[in-house]
Parts: sequence; C-alpha cells; structure tokens
Amino acid sequence: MIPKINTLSGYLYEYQKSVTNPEAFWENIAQSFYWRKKWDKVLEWDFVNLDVKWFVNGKLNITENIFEKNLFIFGDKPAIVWEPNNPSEPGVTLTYRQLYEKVCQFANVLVQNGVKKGDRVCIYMPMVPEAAVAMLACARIGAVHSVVFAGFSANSLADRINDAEVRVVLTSDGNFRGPKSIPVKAVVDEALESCPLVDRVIVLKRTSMAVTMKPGRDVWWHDAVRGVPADNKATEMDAEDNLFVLYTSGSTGKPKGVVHTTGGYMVYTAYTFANVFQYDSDDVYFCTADVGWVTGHSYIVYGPLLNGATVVMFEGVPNYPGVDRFWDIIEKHKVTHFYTAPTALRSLMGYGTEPIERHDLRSLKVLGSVGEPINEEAWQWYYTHVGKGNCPIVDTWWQTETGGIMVSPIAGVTPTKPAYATLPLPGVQLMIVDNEGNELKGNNVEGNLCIKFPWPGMLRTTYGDHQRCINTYFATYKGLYFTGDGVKRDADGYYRILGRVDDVINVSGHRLGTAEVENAINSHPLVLESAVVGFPHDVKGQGIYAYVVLDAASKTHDPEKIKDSLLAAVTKVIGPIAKPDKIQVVSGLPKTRSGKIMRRILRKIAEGDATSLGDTSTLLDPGVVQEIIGGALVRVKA
Ligand code: 7RM
Repeated sequence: MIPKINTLSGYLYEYQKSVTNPEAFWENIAQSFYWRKKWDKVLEWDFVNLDVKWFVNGKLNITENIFEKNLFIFGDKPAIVWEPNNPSEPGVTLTYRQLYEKVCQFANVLVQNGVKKGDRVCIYMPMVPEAAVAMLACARIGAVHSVVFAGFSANSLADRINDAEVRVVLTSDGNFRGPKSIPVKAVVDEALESCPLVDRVIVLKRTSMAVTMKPGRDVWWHDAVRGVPADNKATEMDAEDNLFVLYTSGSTGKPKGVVHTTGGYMVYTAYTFANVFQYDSDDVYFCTADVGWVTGHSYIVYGPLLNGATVVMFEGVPNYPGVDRFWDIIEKHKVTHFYTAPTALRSLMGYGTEPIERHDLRSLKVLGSVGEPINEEAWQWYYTHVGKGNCPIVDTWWQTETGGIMVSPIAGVTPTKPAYATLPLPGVQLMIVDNEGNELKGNNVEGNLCIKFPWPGMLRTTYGDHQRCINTYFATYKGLYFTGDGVKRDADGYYRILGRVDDVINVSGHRLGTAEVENAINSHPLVLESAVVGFPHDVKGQGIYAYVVLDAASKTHDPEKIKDSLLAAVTKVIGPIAKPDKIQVVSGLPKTRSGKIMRRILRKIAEGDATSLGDTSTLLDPGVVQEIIGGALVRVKA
C-alpha cells in the first residue's frame, strides 16, 4: 500500500523527511509497487544538462502495477464507469478484470499491426473507455503514446504526428459533444495528407457517421479485435524507458512534446493521487478533464487506476442536456471525489444554485480544482454550494511538465485558504526567485516559481530536441527548473499561484502560446503582422486579445468578413479553443527601436488600464500607442 499522510503533523514530518533524504523517501514509496527487478540506485541528476534518472536500472511494466498486482483483490471492482454524452444512452462499467482483458487484447492488436517497444502511437479519440484502453495497451507493450486532444485541428494533429514520427494512429469515426456530432476521422484524413509515415489507422465506431476508409491503411477497431486473445504478457520496461509524450504550448510558436518515463511517473502519480485526494477503497472519483490533457493522463488513467480507484469518465460537456449535468452525474454515480477546472465552475455559477439544489450531492467528500488559478468567488461558491461547507477543496497546482500535482492541500489534512494552492507536497522543493535569479527567502514574497530538486514525475526531455528542453526550463535560472508561473508566499508560508509570467496564456484552463496564436493569425493572406495577449475574462480566466495589422488590400474587403475569416484561420491552424475573443485592427504595433513588440503595453491596453503604461521611452513610435488606445475594437461573439 502507498503510505498515506493523515494528519498535519504527519505531513510536516513526511515533508521534512523528503527534503532531508529524498532518495530514502522515494525509495520507500517505490517499495509499494511491483518491480520485475529493483533499482540499483534511486536517483542520478543534473539540472544543468538536464539528465535525471529515477530508480536506475529498475525494471517494470506500469500496467502490471494496475492489473496483475491488484486483480486478486479488486478484479470485480469497477475501474471505469463511463457516462455517455447523452444520458439516455446506456453507460458502460468496466471492472478491473474486464479492463485488463480489453487492454491485453488491444495490446495484441497493436503487436499484430507491427507496433514495437519504443514506437510512438498517436491517440486522437473522444472520451470513451477505448481511449484509456488504447493508452494502457501502448504501455503494456512499451509503445509510447501521444494523445492529442480531439478538439485540435488537422494542422495541429499533423504537426504532432510528424514531430513524434508516428506510424500508427488510433481514432474514432466521430465524437458526440453536447447536441453536436463532430467528425473526427475526417480530421485525421486531412492531417494524414501531410504525414507520410502513417500507414495504419484503427477507427473506433462511435457515432456511426459516414467516413471514408482508405484501403490498406484504415481498419475498424471492431474488426481488428475480433478473435484476438485477451491475454498478453507485459513487456519489461526500464524505469527510464519512455511512457508517453504529450504536446504542450510554450512561449515559442511550436508546441513541445513533453516526455515522461515509466518508473518515476508511476510512483509520482500514484503517490500524489492517494495523498492529495485521500482516496478510500469504496470511493467513486470523477475527474472532468479530457484524456487529451495531462490531467486526464495522470488523474483519470494512471494515478487512480494504480490505486485501484473507481473512476467516472464522462464523454460530454457540463451544459448538456442541462446545466446540471455534473450534479446529475455526481448523484447518479454517488461520486465522492469531484475534480474540475475553475472555468467550468465560473460558467456554472452563472446559472445560480437551483441546478445544484435539484440533486442529492451528499456522497461528496472532496472537491478538487486544477488548470488555472481559482478566484476567491469561485472557491467560495464551490465550497458552499457544491460541497455544502463540509468538503475540503484541493486546489492542485501542477503542469504537463511536472507529471503530477506539486503544490496542493492534502484533503482534510492541510487547512485550506481560498485561492491558495497552500503547501508543496512531500518531495517538492520550491524556490521563489526575482528576475535576476536571486532567491527570495522568507515569507511575504512574490516572484518566479522554480523547483530546485528533482521529483520522480518530472519531464525528462522534449521529444527530439533535448537542447530545447534545457533552454525552455533550465536555462532561465541556472540549476533550477523554471515553471513559467508567478507566485506569492504569504505570511503563513502558503503559496498562491498568480499565473504565467511568460508568453503563455491560460484560456479556460487550456494552455496556449501567444506566438502560436499569432502564427495562426498571420497565416491569413491579408495579415501583415499581429500581436496576441491575454486579458482577464470572467469565465475563461483569460481571454485572447489580438492586435492585427492588415495589408492595404484589405481596404476593399468587408471588415466583418475579414474578422470571420481570421477566426476561421485560427480554427484551421490550431482549433476552436484558440479563437480570439477580441480583435483590434491597428495600423502598427508598438515596437522598440530594435524591433521587439512591447507586449507589456498591449497587455495593459487589453486589460483596460491604459493610464499606467509604465516606461515607454524605448518606443520607436509613441503615436502608435495613442492610436491603439483610441482605436475601435472589434468584439468577437463567443
Ligand atoms: C495541470 C495543468 C499548466 C499551467 C501552470 C499554471 C496553470 C494549473 C493551477 C494553475 C493556478 C492551479 N497542466 N495552473 N493548475 N494555476 N492554480 N491550481 O493544467 O500544463 O496544461 O498547464 O496551468 O499556470 O503553469 S498544463
């Protein structure tokens, strides 16, 4: 069993142990797992060249730790309780044994299709149990999954497939999302026109919408599994063999493939799940994330299943068929642990408490928040109306790169404070630095959040480009992992995450690089250049504000049509999540003499705070700023 903290003094004691002797601390946690061969050494590390190895020479398979290790105890326990988009459609419950059989069978299918240990497999699927089966089947045979959120465009999908040199793609015909059916296979087909390496696509039938199947390349999932045996001996993996790659946006244009390895990620996600949520064996855990994001990887699939948890997996959206859908699911499945994003709470707050009061939520014990800072108002609403004042909220701060939760209350153990992620978990050594990299010691300080010591769940590299990983995360402050987030440590030593300090924006909990959105806008033939910044948005947390300079040829076009086609360009290049909320056409962008766009000024204007622009003495043409402040803003309908 994974050691669980259950008192505040226990937390302080474990934390102290984890800092005094991290190797001994993590070695003890790692003992709770099934290793084919134990490690020779717990940790080797170097944060300058980024070379981190946990459980050196340990051998294991993560799926053996989900299944074989536990089947005897909870083989008949529900592992995945699947709730379809449409509540009148029957759901599916898979016990651990049934899930195991599906995983083994699909692992065999992958092998039959030529997938070998180390090969990358792209998963572009809706929120159906087969998405989890696909991930675990990859892990079973040592293939590296690259899950791409099914809301990304063909362009984005193709970029990710090519970057990871994927040969096999797993997908579905379509996707039910609220009242809509969304084509999925058609997007894959479009993407694959520029992915010469892909020679096999396995297609799950979900919506039964019409699709084209390319002979020799495309096969139906149900045909592929027919008659395939449901037993498979897991492939032995080194602790440091890659488990998956997951693309995430940064401050440069191209998303990076964050690489996670097997042993450390297993230990970290399982330990953090058990402790942060204080999951007990009869609990029912519901996380509303999509498996296309890291939260889905670590806290729908790996963390919970490694703990033998019952996980509710939801295909749909919070407002279909009604705005009480989450509360309906909680009541129906007697959910004890509910984990969602502040943006969802803020949008549901708009409907008042009546939709909640229609449901019996007495099963709830723990509430979680993830993805973006939770504002105090949303925190209070969550606490009072969803949790009825007796469920602790765990505000969990972490990142794709960290693999698992880093700063968070331990449910029922750490005293909470609205909008605070509170304290670091055991094994997490934070450091706050100023812009020059000097450590800000003591309490009541605010600065850049860094981590100074490795933790087992951390990223090991970015796929295909190790130097880029070093430059992005380990070069800003030498010897430290830089998170890109600003943080405050208050008088009690509690941490409050303030949001990104780099050119990354967080829109409805989705991470986007401003450069990525600019590139998409710039792909429009009438655009000369653009600058994108975030601005405070009541529901989304941050909205996207685009300043666009158009070609003279645009004069002959209808401005409304141009706006629509700009949005279409962004949807095509990235996906609908990246559509700007506001577009302002400007005649020029504020630049320094050396040609750098002064985003600081644009951010201020977007925030509606043009009175305090700060130092503008380096501006090449101050007239541009005056024009922008006085300029007309084109609002884009949501
Ligand atoms: C898990 C996830 C990471 C970025 C991160 C932060 C922001 C995430 C919180 C948060 C404040 C939180 N991974 N973030 N959780 N900010 N409080 N509890 O979201 O890679 O997609 O995003 O999200 O800015 O750097 S992610």
